[in-house]
Amino acid sequence: MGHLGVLLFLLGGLGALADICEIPQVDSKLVERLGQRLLPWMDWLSLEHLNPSIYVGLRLSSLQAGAREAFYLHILKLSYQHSLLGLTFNDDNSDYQDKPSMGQLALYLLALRANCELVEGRKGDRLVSQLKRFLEDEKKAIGHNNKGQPHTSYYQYGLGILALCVHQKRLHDSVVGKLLYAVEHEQHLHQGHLSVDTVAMAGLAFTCLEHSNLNPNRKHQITRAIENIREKILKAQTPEGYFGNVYSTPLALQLLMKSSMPGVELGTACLKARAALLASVQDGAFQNALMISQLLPVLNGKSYVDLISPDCEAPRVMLKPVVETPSQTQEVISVVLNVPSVSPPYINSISVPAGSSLEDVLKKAQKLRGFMYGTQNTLSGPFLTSVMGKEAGEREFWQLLRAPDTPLLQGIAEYTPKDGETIELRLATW
Ligand code: B12
Repeated sequence: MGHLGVLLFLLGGLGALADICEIPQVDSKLVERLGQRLLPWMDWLSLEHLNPSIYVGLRLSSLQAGAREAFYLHILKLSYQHSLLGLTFNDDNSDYQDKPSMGQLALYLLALRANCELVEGRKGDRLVSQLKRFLEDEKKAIGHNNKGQPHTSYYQYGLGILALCVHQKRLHDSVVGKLLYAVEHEQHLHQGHLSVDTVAMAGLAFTCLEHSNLNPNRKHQITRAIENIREKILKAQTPEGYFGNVYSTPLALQLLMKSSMPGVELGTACLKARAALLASVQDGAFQNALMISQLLPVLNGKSYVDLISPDCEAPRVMLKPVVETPSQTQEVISVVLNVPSVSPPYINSISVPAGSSLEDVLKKAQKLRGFMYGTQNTLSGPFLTSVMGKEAGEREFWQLLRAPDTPLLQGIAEYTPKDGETIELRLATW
């Protein structure tokens, strides 16, 4: 090879390198500060607040919470086994009314795997059977003609497949087939615009199946679906660099990381996403524990697919708790709360201290009378379920918007309205 040949060869190599999605290491102090925000959650041990996603995120991160972390898993096991298998733990504890959903059971199985455990024995088999049953029921709800919708969502459907896959539990081809169909016929996954979170979760499930070769008959379809999902996610990159929005970018990166796409500048796209993500972390956009739990693995170069063979011996830095003193403010702001979808419509200006959350605004409005709302606790925090006595029905939800028409990217507990802003609560379908 002449000089020119060598040069072209080297340039070709560099080009190929740029096509790989890699996330260079980030400032360890920044990562530590994110991890510290999870610690208070690990002291909240009622079933309603237990969150297997936090445990998974921490175990796939570069951080650890020592004995606190081990105790958290212990409590997760006690309460999930109690509520799913009916094993006695504390009979007069009224927290155990609701059984975990399909997605929560899936996250619990991911948490066990994150501790290098494989579900086995009688108890383990029953958990696996429950998750398989959940998926079978969802498959029926979607129907033979694929016209129906799962009772939960395709996000949870993907999560369920992923959880069984990392435990090397085989699912019927037809169960996997429903998710493949939904990805191929995109309109089934969303109404209006693409949900990057949902396709990324499906992609993680398919990547696990591809690695584990659990559904050999569907091998080619699975490989095609992964390629299709990567393309969809890349197309959804915003001018700032996010894949979808700031909060879907962590899952999108979990999927894209370490992958390459011939002829596509994947490396550049991922570096841009990383830069946008880090800027928003610095701006304080990541306050929500669930969101942090999806981001931490990415900052450690890991994804949920690594739970196929987790590295439980990897050194991790011990987190030190910090006491955050809430900043006191004298300034009062006013926020207009508008609910046009009830009769008579509600609209009122509410005064709250600057820095209050939307939830504080709702509380204040309720205290002043004339306004009513209800919430349900979820792994993402309090989810608004009813407004002025009106419950969201099947496939409906109370959407949060900043007037005139911008959907909020955060829930009521995290969003902090600015002075003079109008917040609309709108009954919407999804
Ligand atoms: C499916 C979904 C929805 C569905 C849920 C209905 C259903 N039956 O599944 C619908 C369309 C209703 C929805 C609504 C909203 N969502 Co949503 N949703 C998701 C998604 C894709 C999956 C959630 C899930 O199933 N998790 C797994 C299961 C096991 O966990 P779970 O806690 O049991 O799940 C429940 C909660 O997640 C709850 N939920 C869904 N979204 C949200 C958002 C918030 C803030 C809260 C507190 C709860 C909540 O619904 C789930 C089913 O009951 C996530 C993506 C993600 N990366 O997590 C986004 C996500 C959580 N949603 C998000 C947002 C912003 C919202 C809205 C606030 C949008 C808006 N402007 O109105 C609303 C919530 C408003 C309210 N009433 O409080 C953001 C949250 C970002 C953040 N900073 O925390 C995410 C990450 C999407 C994104 N990338 O922007 N969502």
